[in-house]
Amino acid sequence: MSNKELEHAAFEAARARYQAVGVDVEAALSTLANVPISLHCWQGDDVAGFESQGALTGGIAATGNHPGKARTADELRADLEQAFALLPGAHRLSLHAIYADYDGPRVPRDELEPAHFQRWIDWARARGLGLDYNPTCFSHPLAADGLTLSHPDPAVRAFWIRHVHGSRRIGAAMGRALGTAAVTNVWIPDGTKDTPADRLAPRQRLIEALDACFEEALDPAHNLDAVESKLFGIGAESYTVGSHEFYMGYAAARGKLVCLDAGHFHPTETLADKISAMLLWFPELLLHVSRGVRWDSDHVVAFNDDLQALMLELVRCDALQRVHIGLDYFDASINRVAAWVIGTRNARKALLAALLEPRRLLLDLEAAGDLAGRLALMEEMKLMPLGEVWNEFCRRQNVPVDGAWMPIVRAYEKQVLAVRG
Ligand code: RNT
Ligand code: ZN
Repeated sequence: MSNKELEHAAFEAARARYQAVGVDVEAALSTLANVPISLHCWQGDDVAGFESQGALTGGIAATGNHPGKARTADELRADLEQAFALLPGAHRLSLHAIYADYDGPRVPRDELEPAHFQRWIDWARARGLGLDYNPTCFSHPLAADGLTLSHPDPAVRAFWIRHVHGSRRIGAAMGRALGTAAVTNVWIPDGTKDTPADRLAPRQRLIEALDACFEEALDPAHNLDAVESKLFGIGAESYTVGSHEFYMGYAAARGKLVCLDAGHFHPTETLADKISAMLLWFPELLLHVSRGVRWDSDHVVAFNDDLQALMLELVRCDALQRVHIGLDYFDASINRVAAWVIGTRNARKALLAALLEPRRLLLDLEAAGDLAGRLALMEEMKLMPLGEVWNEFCRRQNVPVDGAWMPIVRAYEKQVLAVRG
């Protein structure tokens, strides 16, 4: 048999195995192709951006010093294009304010406007990509105290309010230009190293500041607002103003999306169980798919139990239209294009595994009280030929199958990344 025939036979055998437990592989593949995953631009340069040479602050850290990181918007776009060429399915790109790309004198962050992202918008349009957006409330002198929107000084708060206000306009401009709403996600690093005497006042200030940020009514067809909570950061170990409870209440009261970042909860807590509960209260959610190792370390997303459980919940809750899937990790110790490709392929692989769950059978077993049968089937699904279906998906999407893309990244490293100063 030729290679092609072997591949085909392997896929057909896999399809029959899934069919035997009542799973329609073709339906799964067509759903899979259309679920957008929003890549985070900041994996490409360790969250540096192009605004200044200043350090990354805000209690987050990209560790490692692998050569070849993108230094300009053109380099970042080239690296992204290489990554996208190796990724099956629909994608978006999530930008941060520090990635503004324009000619002429630098403007302060609170004066950024859509024109400063026109090159990104044109590039995205040419590639059929949707864009998402993030105000950058860190890596800035006015964030040096570890406080931004909750800062006690009204002038500091006002600066960040102007920044978020402008960010929403940029998001809306992206959404309008590209015909798909941008999710503009507000994450602030605000917190304290040591135990505060007053946990309440900063939170009260944050409510007021957020209300000011969101004052302008924007068409949800162009821009959707999300707020992202956190547990702690480096140098902010004792108190985080924007905790999960804070933002859950805020978002419910004000009609905002909650962003759930997989690294922003206690290490034994996972996002999976939160999905069904949150979906009962919120029409839409944003995810930051990430992998914390012992802390919010933002490791490259791995195909692990947490990721699979999360994607299963999105499918089981029939929530693929309601949950915006974004990635958020930054590993500076390995080839950054590979980091994008590994994490994004894993996220979509986990989604495929979820779409291939024998849902009907499991529900019937559960309803009949056959809990041993339910466990047996769940466990046996783990050795099903998922990889054959994944590779078929890659072939149909005209991207390399597993095993075939890394050589392309190695060649790109040699020809492009290694040549960078
Ligand atoms: C930080 C948050 C936030 C950032 C990005 C760069 O803990 O997860 O989403 O990672 O905005
Ligand atoms: Zn995040």
